[in-house]
Amino acid sequence: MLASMKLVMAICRRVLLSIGGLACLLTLAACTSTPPPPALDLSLTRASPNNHFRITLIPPQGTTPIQQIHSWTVKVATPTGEPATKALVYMNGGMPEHGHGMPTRPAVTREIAPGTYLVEGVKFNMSGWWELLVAVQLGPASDVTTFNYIVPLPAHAK
Ligand SMILES: [Cu+2]
Repeated sequence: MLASMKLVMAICRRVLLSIGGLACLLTLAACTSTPPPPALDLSLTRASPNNHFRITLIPPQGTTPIQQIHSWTVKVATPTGEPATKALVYMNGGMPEHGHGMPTRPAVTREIAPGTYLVEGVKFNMSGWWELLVAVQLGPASDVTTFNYIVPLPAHAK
């Protein structure tokens, strides 16, 4: 169990590295809000790249907070729509335009309903375009799915 979670995290980290996740420490000074590219696919339900899973990301209700630790929900289903229970799920994210990751390391703490996982410890340090990566492993199947998400400006900054 532990070894396979390490594998999933390694996969996730590798994907994050490819978008420059760890460069954040070096480039924070260059990190300013820029408008996201047009025509981003913002779909929060996606088939995983190898079609092992159908994944739905559920942001917090209301406005997504900035600089506050909060939770997300991830629903994992098989391609035919059955809940994927007892899967290893890992979520992380970064800002592709800035080369930095999240300031926290989110973790799935509970499966709150069959195939529905609670991700705690999510924190965005900026508004703008984030890539959220969801790694799922269930038995021999594992996949990392990328989502685009726009963290809105906080109301007082608009
Ligand atoms: Cu940034």
